[in-house]
Amino acid sequence: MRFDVITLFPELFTAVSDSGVTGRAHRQGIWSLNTWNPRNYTTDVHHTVDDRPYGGGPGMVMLSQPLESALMAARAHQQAQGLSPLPVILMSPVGRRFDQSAAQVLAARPGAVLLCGRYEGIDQRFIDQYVDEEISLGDFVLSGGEIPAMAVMDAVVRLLPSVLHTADSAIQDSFQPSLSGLLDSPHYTRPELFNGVPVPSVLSSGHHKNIARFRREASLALTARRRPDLIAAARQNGWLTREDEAFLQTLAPTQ
Ligand code: 9WO
Repeated sequence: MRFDVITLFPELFTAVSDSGVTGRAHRQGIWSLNTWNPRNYTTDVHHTVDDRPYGGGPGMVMLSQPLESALMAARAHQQAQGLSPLPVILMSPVGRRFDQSAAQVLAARPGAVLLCGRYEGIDQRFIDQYVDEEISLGDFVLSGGEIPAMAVMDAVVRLLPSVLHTADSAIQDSFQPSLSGLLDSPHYTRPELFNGVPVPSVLSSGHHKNIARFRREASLALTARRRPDLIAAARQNGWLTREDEAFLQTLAPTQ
């Protein structure tokens, strides 16, 4: 998998390329990152990447030309590596909402160009001519698209084959409740007593069937309280057993 990122702040991306699970996968060559800084594709002495908005108003707008030249450099590099042009995805609160199934779709592709805006935004003519998709992480405004781009890369890279698949997480993955199903159950580790609070005793019982039932019920209870919409969806999809439904009946009604 290949990510080309068009950004005025390429140094931020070491957070995903150098650290943790995504860093290890990057060093293993499972995915690659190339950053393209529009400032390196300017033609004036001041290396200008922004200008005042037509029609007036506050702030500055990213110029089309440095973005276009940066994109052409990324495409030339893709072509030199024998790849077809990758789709251009803009990080924008106006985009389609990103979720786990969108991450799975991206993980099945050869890669993407992630375009990160700054200032008040990007000249709309560049967006109209070059952007294939817009992705939003939610209804909030940031100072740039870089943090959403890193979040998208993290969500996608950890789904790639042979990333995250340590001894038991590969096995766990097939039935681990994720956001496409139910919320995950709580986790506990040592010590057995923390500030006088013990670990639920069933988890140290060694009784695997009881442990599985305890975790399932913890998932169902948490999801019913915090995300009743996910319970409705799970029911719709036939993911709830009669045992699950009987347990849900025992919970206090939500107010
Ligand atoms: C910001 C914006 C606000 C209201 C309506 C439309 C908008 N478009 C943009 C936009 O593209 N902004 C650029 C990227 C430049 C300013 C910082 N940017 C940004 C991206 N802020 N917030 C995001 C973002 C991206 C994905 N998910 C959530 C927020």
